[in-house]
Amino acid sequence: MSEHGFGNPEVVEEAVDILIIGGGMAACGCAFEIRRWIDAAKKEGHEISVKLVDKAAMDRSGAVAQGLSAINTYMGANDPADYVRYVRGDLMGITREDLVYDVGRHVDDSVHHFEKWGLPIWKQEGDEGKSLKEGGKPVNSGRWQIMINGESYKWIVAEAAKKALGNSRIQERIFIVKLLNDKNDSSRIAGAAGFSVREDKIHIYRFKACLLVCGGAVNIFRPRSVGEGMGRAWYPVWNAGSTYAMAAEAGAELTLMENRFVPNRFKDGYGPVGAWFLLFGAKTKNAFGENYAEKNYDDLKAINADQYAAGSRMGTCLRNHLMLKELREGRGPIFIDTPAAMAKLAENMTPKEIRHLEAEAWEDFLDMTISQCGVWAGENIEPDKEMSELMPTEPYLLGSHAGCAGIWVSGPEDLPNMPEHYHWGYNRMSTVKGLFTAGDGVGASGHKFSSGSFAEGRIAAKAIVKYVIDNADFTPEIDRPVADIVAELYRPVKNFLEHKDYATQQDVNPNYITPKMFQMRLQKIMDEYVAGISTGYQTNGPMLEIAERKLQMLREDAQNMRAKDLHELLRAWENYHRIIAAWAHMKHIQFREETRYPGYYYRADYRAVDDDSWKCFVNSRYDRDTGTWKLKKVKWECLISFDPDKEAPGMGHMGPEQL
Ligand code: SFD
Ligand code: AMP
Repeated sequence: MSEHGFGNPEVVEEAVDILIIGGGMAACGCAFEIRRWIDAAKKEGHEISVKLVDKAAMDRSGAVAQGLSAINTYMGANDPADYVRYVRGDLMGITREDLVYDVGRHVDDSVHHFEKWGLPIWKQEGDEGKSLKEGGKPVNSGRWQIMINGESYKWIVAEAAKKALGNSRIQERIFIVKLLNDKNDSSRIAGAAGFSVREDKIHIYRFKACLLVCGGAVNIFRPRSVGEGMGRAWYPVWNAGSTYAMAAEAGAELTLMENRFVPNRFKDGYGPVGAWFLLFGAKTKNAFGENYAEKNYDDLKAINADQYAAGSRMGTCLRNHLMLKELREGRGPIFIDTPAAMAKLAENMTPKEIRHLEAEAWEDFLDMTISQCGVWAGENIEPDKEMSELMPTEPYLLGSHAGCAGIWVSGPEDLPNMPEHYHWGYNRMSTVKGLFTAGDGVGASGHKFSSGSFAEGRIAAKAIVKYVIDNADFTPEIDRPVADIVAELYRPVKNFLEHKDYATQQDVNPNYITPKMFQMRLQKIMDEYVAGISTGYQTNGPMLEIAERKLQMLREDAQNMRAKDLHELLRAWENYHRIIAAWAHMKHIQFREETRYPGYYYRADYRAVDDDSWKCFVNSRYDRDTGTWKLKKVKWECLISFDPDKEAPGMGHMGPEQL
């Protein structure tokens, strides 16, 4: 019998050249693509080993776990330069246009692969048997979004990734806690440490390079869900800020961490609105049936945001802004008129087609947000007969959807006129040598969605192999003794085992705090001081100062989290990652003295968009030894010409006249 057990984990050390951390869309893209470059390198005499570790099971891990109903980034006949204009407009002017363009020019090939692997993509009448690659025309919802039957989207993509990489190179149920810098060069990455969530084992990897793709950050703010609904969120609760926290602790520069995504969603079930607006053509109104968007449009001028909302074009946060005014001033709830939209679509339909339409209305959610169907069924709502409420959610940090928080990375090498500060190394490499990212990890480049995140993983795969070949002589040495890492990772277990008998009730104990209670403390701080739902997404300088003091204390208290089993150990470290991600968010909001994203959050002491002083990136670096942040402004460059007729032309249904 092994002497190892809970509290005394076995330590498994191994060396690989490349570690892919995460098993979501970006990781699958990398896993699929990397084989090709490794095989090519082998022909040149380079033997490169690779491994993928995921905290969950790849078939259903990450944001696409439940499936999706649309692929939100597909160029089709569009010019990637117009895609850049769309993303730039939606994200209030400031994006890394090199990175966005790079995704745009590569993304369609990935979507063609998804279809080849079996993902059903809706086709226009007459083109049903034709693949996209053969010229089959998809059913677009918006200009960039195409409809799919995507309940099994992640299964299909993960299967291809597994086949390409080989099961022996994949380890599931391993939660990575820390990246480890190189002993001889702290600006270089050399390893990572994590633990199995199924067995009492700690895993330490030494490597030359890694792709850190653990998704975004959810549940750092108090959610709208309470009681039995707790755990329901729009983005997946298992995206715990690991990408941002581990990168920050390893010394990587972060960018636009002040940005967040507050999606407007079907209330309580968190059903996405895209298909309803763009495909079904639904409109919203306030409680009194008014078209509030038209009514409030002029308000955008007062905060200098109208320049990002010309005509029928409007960024996602500004659509929220118009809605929030209604809620604040007592004219809520906001309704989405699903019956009117369906009746209009049904005007020229046969009864059979109408039944199909009704099925699609349900399937949109059955495929990706099944809880919304639960709410409809539970509350006796038939979408063709009764309107649903919409509600802006709690904030999420992410870099792939309509948000752009993340890591500052080097851009592609082959684009003309690239500013020097956009390019210092390998494509998608952070400011730490050997540390690459993609998907939600890459900052300043939103609107990639599932397809773009996969494509970006592929882009990173090519660059990471090149980096490893160029650094063939480098032997990674981790900067800390293994015993220290083991003690640190299992501290929550030790806290529990040492003190569990102090009190008669295991969850109440002055010597430790449960991860669940700890998470609630974090969420309360963020909610009340850092522009959460309870303040109507508002904050100011003094509130942020209080938040910082409380977050610092919370970080100290993180040492006292307990883990009564491996599941709680996972929860404890997820929460640690959440604090660092939340802290970065708070510091960036504090630094940016303007309201760049009205409708996502407000600096009440600087209420307007201030292009003169703040049309720039904000980048930060965290020093884990001193627990301090350094922030700076970084110049934004316009690489794709501004064209007033084309700027954000995809936003057909966003304008006041349509909403
Ligand atoms: O409807 C560790 N997304 C949508 N994309 C679309 O293309 N169409 C849609 O319809 C979209 N919508 C949508 C979307 C997401 C969700 C949840 C809903 C609806 C309900 C967005 C995409 O899903 C998203 O852009 C990509 O998935 C981002 O990819 P990536 O790879 O950056 O993140 P991931 O897929 O979540 O994967 C993260 C992985 O990391 C693992 N992990 N592993 C080891 N150690 C740790 N510490 C780890 N922490 C995390 C995870 O297990 C996972 O494998 S709609 O709203 O617009
Ligand atoms: P969502 O379902 O809200 O996540 O949105 C999916 C896609 O549709 C994203 O690309 C959104 O930017 C886009 N979208 C959602 N609502 C609207 C709208 N009212 N007008 C234009 N685009 C939208």
